[in-house]
Amino acid sequence: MSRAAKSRTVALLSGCVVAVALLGASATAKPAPKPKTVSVNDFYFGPTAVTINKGGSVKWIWSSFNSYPHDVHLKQGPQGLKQKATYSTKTTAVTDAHFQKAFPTPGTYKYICTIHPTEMKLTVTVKK
Ligand SMILES: [Cu+2]
Repeated sequence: MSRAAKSRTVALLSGCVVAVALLGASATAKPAPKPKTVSVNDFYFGPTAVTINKGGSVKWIWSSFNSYPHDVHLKQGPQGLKQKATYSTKTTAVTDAHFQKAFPTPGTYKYICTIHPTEMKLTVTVKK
Protein backbone atom coordinates (compact mmCIF):
# COMPACT_ATOMS: atom_id res chain seq x y z
CA MET A 1 0.00 0.00 0.00
CA SER A 2 1.35 3.42 -0.90
CA ARG A 3 2.00 5.97 1.76
CA ALA A 4 -0.86 8.16 0.48
CA ALA A 5 -3.27 5.22 0.46
CA LYS A 6 -2.21 4.35 4.01
CA SER A 7 -2.90 7.84 5.30
CA ARG A 8 -6.27 7.82 3.51
CA THR A 9 -7.12 4.54 5.23
CA VAL A 10 -6.12 5.98 8.60
CA ALA A 11 -8.25 9.07 7.95
CA LEU A 12 -11.20 6.87 6.98
CA LEU A 13 -10.83 4.71 10.08
CA SER A 14 -10.55 7.67 12.45
CA GLY A 15 -13.67 9.10 10.79
CA CYS A 16 -15.50 5.88 11.67
CA VAL A 17 -14.27 6.07 15.26
CA VAL A 18 -15.60 9.62 15.56
CA ALA A 19 -18.94 8.59 14.05
CA VAL A 20 -19.26 5.65 16.47
CA ALA A 21 -18.30 7.90 19.40
CA LEU A 22 -20.97 10.43 18.39
CA LEU A 23 -23.59 7.70 18.05
CA GLY A 24 -22.67 6.40 21.49
CA ALA A 25 -22.93 9.86 23.00
CA SER A 26 -26.33 10.58 21.49
CA ALA A 27 -27.65 7.21 22.65
CA THR A 28 -26.64 7.71 26.28
CA ALA A 29 -26.81 11.49 26.78
CA LYS A 30 -29.99 12.97 28.20
CA PRO A 31 -31.88 14.59 25.32
CA ALA A 32 -31.48 18.30 25.95
CA PRO A 33 -34.48 20.08 24.42
CA LYS A 34 -33.25 21.94 21.39
CA PRO A 35 -34.42 25.54 21.18
CA LYS A 36 -36.96 26.37 18.51
CA THR A 37 -35.34 28.81 16.14
CA VAL A 38 -37.03 31.90 14.77
CA SER A 39 -35.35 33.95 12.09
CA VAL A 40 -35.46 37.74 12.33
CA ASN A 41 -35.80 39.14 8.83
CA ASP A 42 -36.66 42.34 6.93
CA PHE A 43 -39.70 42.57 7.94
CA TYR A 44 -41.01 39.37 9.44
CA PHE A 45 -40.30 36.70 11.99
CA GLY A 46 -40.10 33.25 10.49
CA PRO A 47 -42.21 31.39 11.46
CA THR A 48 -44.83 33.74 12.94
CA ALA A 49 -45.88 31.25 15.62
CA VAL A 50 -44.02 28.60 17.61
CA THR A 51 -45.17 26.18 20.28
CA ILE A 52 -42.82 24.81 22.91
CA ASN A 53 -43.13 22.79 26.08
CA LYS A 54 -42.82 24.42 29.50
CA GLY A 55 -39.12 25.04 30.15
CA GLY A 56 -38.28 24.99 26.46
CA SER A 57 -36.37 27.74 24.70
CA VAL A 58 -36.66 29.93 21.66
CA LYS A 59 -33.62 31.18 19.80
CA TRP A 60 -33.96 34.18 17.52
CA ILE A 61 -31.36 34.46 14.77
CA TRP A 62 -30.98 37.64 12.75
CA SER A 63 -30.74 36.92 9.05
CA SER A 64 -27.45 37.80 7.35
CA PHE A 65 -29.48 39.25 4.46
CA ASN A 66 -31.05 42.05 6.52
CA SER A 67 -30.61 45.70 5.63
CA TYR A 68 -32.63 47.13 8.53
CA PRO A 69 -32.37 46.96 12.32
CA HIS A 70 -34.74 44.76 14.31
CA ASP A 71 -35.35 43.87 17.92
CA VAL A 72 -37.34 41.20 19.75
CA HIS A 73 -39.78 42.66 22.23
CA LEU A 74 -42.35 40.94 24.44
CA LYS A 75 -45.51 43.01 24.04
CA GLN A 76 -47.75 40.80 26.14
CA GLY A 77 -47.07 37.72 28.25
CA PRO A 78 -49.01 35.67 30.81
CA GLN A 79 -50.39 37.61 33.78
CA GLY A 80 -47.96 38.08 36.65
CA LEU A 81 -44.96 37.01 34.58
CA LYS A 82 -41.78 37.45 36.58
CA GLN A 83 -38.62 39.07 35.18
CA LYS A 84 -40.56 40.28 32.17
CA ALA A 85 -37.65 42.40 30.93
CA THR A 86 -35.55 39.29 30.34
CA TYR A 87 -38.00 38.20 27.60
CA SER A 88 -36.99 41.08 25.32
CA THR A 89 -33.71 42.12 23.79
CA LYS A 90 -32.36 45.66 23.68
CA THR A 91 -30.40 44.80 20.57
CA THR A 92 -31.41 46.60 17.41
CA ALA A 93 -29.03 44.60 15.24
CA VAL A 94 -29.22 44.40 11.48
CA THR A 95 -27.42 41.07 11.08
CA ASP A 96 -25.31 38.56 12.97
CA ALA A 97 -27.14 38.64 16.27
CA HIS A 98 -29.00 36.06 18.27
CA PHE A 99 -31.14 35.96 21.39
CA GLN A 100 -32.10 32.86 23.31
CA LYS A 101 -34.67 32.68 26.08
CA ALA A 102 -36.11 29.87 28.18
CA PHE A 103 -39.83 29.87 29.01
CA PRO A 104 -40.56 28.28 32.41
CA THR A 105 -44.08 29.77 32.56
CA PRO A 106 -46.85 28.32 30.36
CA GLY A 107 -49.01 30.75 28.43
CA THR A 108 -49.17 32.92 25.35
CA TYR A 109 -46.43 35.39 24.54
CA LYS A 110 -47.01 38.09 21.94
CA TYR A 111 -43.84 39.41 20.39
CA ILE A 112 -43.16 42.37 18.11
CA CYS A 113 -40.22 44.23 16.67
CA THR A 114 -40.61 47.70 18.15
CA ILE A 115 -39.16 49.26 15.00
CA HIS A 116 -41.71 47.50 12.75
CA PRO A 117 -44.54 46.74 15.19
CA THR A 118 -47.30 46.34 12.61
CA GLU A 119 -45.34 44.07 10.29
CA MET A 120 -43.26 41.94 12.64
CA LYS A 121 -45.30 39.79 14.99
CA LEU A 122 -44.67 36.43 16.61
CA THR A 123 -46.68 34.31 19.00
CA VAL A 124 -44.87 31.91 21.32
CA THR A 125 -47.16 29.37 22.96
CA VAL A 126 -45.75 27.56 25.98
CA LYS A 127 -47.62 24.35 26.80
CA LYS A 128 -48.14 23.14 30.40
CU1 LIG B 1 -37.97 45.13 12.67
